[in-house]
Amino acid sequence: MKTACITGITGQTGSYLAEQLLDEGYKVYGLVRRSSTFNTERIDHIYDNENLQLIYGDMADYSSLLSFIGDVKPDEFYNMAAQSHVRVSFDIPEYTFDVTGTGVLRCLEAIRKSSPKTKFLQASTSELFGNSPPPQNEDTPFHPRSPYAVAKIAGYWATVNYREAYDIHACNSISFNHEGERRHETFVTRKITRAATRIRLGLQDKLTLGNLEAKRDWTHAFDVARAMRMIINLNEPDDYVVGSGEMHSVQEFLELVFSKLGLNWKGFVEFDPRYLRPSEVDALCADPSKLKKVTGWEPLISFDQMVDNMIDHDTKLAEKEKLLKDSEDK
Ligand code: NAP
Ligand code: G4F
Repeated sequence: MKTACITGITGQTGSYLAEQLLDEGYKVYGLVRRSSTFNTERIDHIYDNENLQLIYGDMADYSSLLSFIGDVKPDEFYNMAAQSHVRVSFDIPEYTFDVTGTGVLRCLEAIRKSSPKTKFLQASTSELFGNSPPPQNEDTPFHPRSPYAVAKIAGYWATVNYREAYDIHACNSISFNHEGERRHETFVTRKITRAATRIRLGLQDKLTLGNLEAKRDWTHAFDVARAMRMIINLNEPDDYVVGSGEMHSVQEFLELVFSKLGLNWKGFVEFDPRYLRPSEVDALCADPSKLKKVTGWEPLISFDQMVDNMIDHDTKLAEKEKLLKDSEDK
């Protein structure tokens, strides 16, 4: 039986990876950090799977990573854990660098010391490109625009360095934005689908946003997890851009979601400068030709289908909330 370790298994992409690897017959070990509230909601549906084992650890704690990797000696290791919010990284830059940057080095060093045959995949990001204009591919220069992106650059190069210096099978998935029903509500797509579906049922009356002009390449996280599994299993470790190649602005996303719900966004959206970043990334759009050529990867879920899935999911949540509210009001 093949084995895989996932850090960040309780996060959006980690949860899809876990599901897909279990479906493929892997034994999956997930690193979970201690929290005073439940943080396993995204993996509740696979919690009882006999091939899933959760282990406490933290990206800031080398000894826990060394035990995690040394005890399991997995065939594959997916490093999904990070302080992943770009805006928040301006508020907690040092913490972000430790968990999102140095944490990668800790994982790689633990692999080198205790399980050098383990294949490693780092969740790198299109934020590395920053303000290099689109389309971006593996040859596009990096120009990070946030403490998060600076930390991710360190993680990217640590991965390349451990491949070159120690012959570790280490690769980067340079993923563009990925979204879906499991996206946290502080990221703009989910913030919009949650708000619009609640507004339609009278549970909320306005939505406060920042920069509507930013453009992103939004793919479903399910498809990005598929790409990561393909990348780690190639014979030669290498770095690949992962994204759909389709770009939309935040305003286009907003218009689409509200219009699908029969609403005009202009009546509900307010601007709040608190959501602006000290330095913004204006436009990201993947050129995934290298990945497509080598693996044949294509997204299975289109942008429009992803938006529909998110709206359907959040409509159900809003309907439940409305039912509860109406019964309490009676
Ligand atoms: P996410 O939903 O924010 O999940 C992050 C995961 O990291 C969660 O499981 C979180 O645990 C865990 N984590 C955070 N700090 C930790 C620590 N100190 N120790 C151990 N675990 C810790 O992120 P995602 O959207 O799934 O993204 C997965 C990875 O891909 C991240 O590294 C992200 O930076 C990167 N990435 C994401 C995108 C995207 O658009 N989604 C694009 C490019 C790259 P809790 O559940 O306890 O918070
Ligand atoms: O949804 P976002 O917060 O995602 P962002 O900054 O692109 O970062 C995400 O994608 C990266 C890959 O490129 C990942 F590496 C990273 O971990 C994360 O998953 O913001 C998208 C855009 C930004 O330009 C932001 O300024 O939406 C704009 N925006 C406008 N109003 C907002 C809001 N973003 C958020 N979060 N909240 C708003 O109210």
